[in-house]
Amino acid sequence: MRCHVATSCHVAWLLVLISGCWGQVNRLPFFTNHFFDTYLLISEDTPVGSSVTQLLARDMDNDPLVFGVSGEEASRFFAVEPDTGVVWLRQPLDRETKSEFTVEFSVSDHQGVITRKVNIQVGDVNDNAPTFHNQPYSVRIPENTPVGTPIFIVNATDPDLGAGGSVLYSFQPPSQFFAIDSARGTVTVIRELDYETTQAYQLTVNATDQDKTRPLSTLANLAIIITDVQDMDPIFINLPYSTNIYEHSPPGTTVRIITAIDQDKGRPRGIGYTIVSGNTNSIFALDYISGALTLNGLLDRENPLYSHGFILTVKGTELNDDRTPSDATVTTTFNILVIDINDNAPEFNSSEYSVAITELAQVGFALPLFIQVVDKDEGLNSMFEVYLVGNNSHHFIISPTSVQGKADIRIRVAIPLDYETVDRYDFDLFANESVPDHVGYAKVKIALINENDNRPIFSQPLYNVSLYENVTVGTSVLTVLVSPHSPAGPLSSGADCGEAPRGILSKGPGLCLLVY
Ligand SMILES: *[C@@H]1O[C@H](CO)[C@@H](O)[C@H](O)[C@H]1NC(C)=O
Ligand SMILES: *[C@@H]1O[C@H](CO)[C@@H](O)[C@H](O)[C@H]1NC(C)=O
Ligand SMILES: *[C@@H]1O[C@H](CO)[C@@H](O)[C@H](O)[C@H]1NC(C)=O
Ligand SMILES: *[C@@H]1O[C@H](CO)[C@@H](O)[C@H](O)[C@H]1NC(C)=O
Ligand SMILES: *[C@@H]1O[C@H](CO)[C@@H](O)[C@H](O)[C@H]1NC(C)=O
Ligand SMILES: *[C@@H]1O[C@H](CO)[C@@H](O)[C@H](O)[C@H]1NC(C)=O
Ligand SMILES: CC(=O)N[C@H]1CO[C@H](CO)[C@@H](O)[C@@H]1O
Repeated sequence: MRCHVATSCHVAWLLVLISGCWGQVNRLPFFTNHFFDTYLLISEDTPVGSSVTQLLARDMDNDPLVFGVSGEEASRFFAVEPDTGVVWLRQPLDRETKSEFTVEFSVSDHQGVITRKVNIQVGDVNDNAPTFHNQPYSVRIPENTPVGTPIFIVNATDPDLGAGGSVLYSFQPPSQFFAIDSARGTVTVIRELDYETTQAYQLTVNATDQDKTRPLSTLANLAIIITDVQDMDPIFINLPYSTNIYEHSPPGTTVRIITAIDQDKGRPRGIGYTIVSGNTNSIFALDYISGALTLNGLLDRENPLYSHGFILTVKGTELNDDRTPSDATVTTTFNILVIDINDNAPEFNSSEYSVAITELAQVGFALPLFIQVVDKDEGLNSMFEVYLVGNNSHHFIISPTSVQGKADIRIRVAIPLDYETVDRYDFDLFANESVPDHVGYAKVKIALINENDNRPIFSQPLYNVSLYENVTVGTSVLTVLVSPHSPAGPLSSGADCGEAPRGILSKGPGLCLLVY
């Protein structure tokens, strides 16, 4: 200080001082910037090295001024050019770290120093992208989660102010199965899920701020894992089930193995197999665990119950963990045809056929014999030939001779017959398959009835004779009168007296005699 005020000065001294020092008494400088009264706004994106403001001061004495900044923190951020008062930024500002400073600037005229504090506000720019919290994002939901269920919330924040700090969420690209609430980040199911189709979804969440000019965004992955629930019935595989099996296959023969699988692939359950219907006489057995269908009895195609084959209804049941049946089941039909083997010989429906016909029967006359022959096998296995064998078999003709399965055999007269030449026939009737021992056999007996144009006629229809019991052998009992018109002359010896209760009547011309 160049001018001293002495307390012991005289008035004259004082006057000298006043008059002599009027131009000499120093006055201190002062800042003229308005921001000292309000605040100084510096944008946080101001590049390091640029000037942020210039300190302005006045000194009434027009002394050269020196500007400065005080305080350790302020000195780190700001440098002041001593001569000009230009303030430089020394290191980057970040509103999100420190949004205001109180900085003390100084100005000096070499005789005195004035300091003044300014409030520096750091101005926001949208320089932060949203940040997701609590990553990674992963959620497990059961496949039967209803549509509309919220399953997850993503959370991203953005420290910027205003629109630049307000976050909107979206899926990028959008999902058909999930939606995200743009404001809240809540993820919901919007379509039915199916574990059997898709087991996991990998979604990308875009969190973007709403800055008008330069929005910033961040991506995050969201893994949604679908867990299986038992919601699918089992299915049979390798359908359709149909099999041929030879008749008389040994019991225990495996017909086929059937297989059903649980369509819930997450943790598929075991299957139990049963026959629901069609298993006539329990001829088949189905293994509950393996699904092996085996023959359980004697399979005879010629049994009418079996000849049309079998339509089994088989069922697969998903088993619970404790091996009890669940209510998830599937049924299917299993067609089994029984294939014929040649196990039957032709058979006539009687062992003997006999008939009496008049010797006058015409050639072509069909004898009233009802002969049926059957081979119960099928197709070629049931083909056979029919033969009529015996003395004079050429007197008759049979048809048909070639048979498949079943036929009614007719025997017809082949040549004119004559009682006087052959009065009876004993034939063997064979039905021979090509297999040597497959033969059907029956006897055929044909008797001829003698015919005359003028037959003898008895005088009365009934002869009633009474005899004493002491009658002797040779006693004439009865005289039978026959009309005498026979052209063949006297009555032939063919009259038959029949049998009396206690003896036999012998034949005589027109007589019956008691023989003993
Ligand atoms: C999001 O995360 C921030 C920071 O952890 C937390 O303050 C805010 O409460 C969260 N918001 C929600 C909706 O969880
Ligand atoms: C996020 O979404 C915004 C708004 O749709 C878009 O402008 C931006 O490009 C997306 N971000 C990314 C990384 O794709
Ligand atoms: C044999 O079959 C034929 C034709 O069906 C029938 O008329 C006849 O009575 C049967 N004979 C016997 C002994 O059953
Ligand atoms: C066939 O005729 C011959 C000679 O007449 C006879 O010896 C034979 O016993 C007859 N056979 C039958 C089955 O009647
Ligand atoms: C039919 O079979 C019988 C019995 O085996 C046999 O004796 C006969 O010769 C056979 N007939 C023919 C034409 O093969
Ligand atoms: C035969 O005659 C006796 C005695 O005259 C009589 O009792 C009996 O009924 C007669 N029999 C017939 C079948 O007419
Ligand atoms: C031959 C003979 O002794 N005939 C007698 C049989 O019995 C009757 C009745 O008893 C007699 O009258 C016959 O004389």
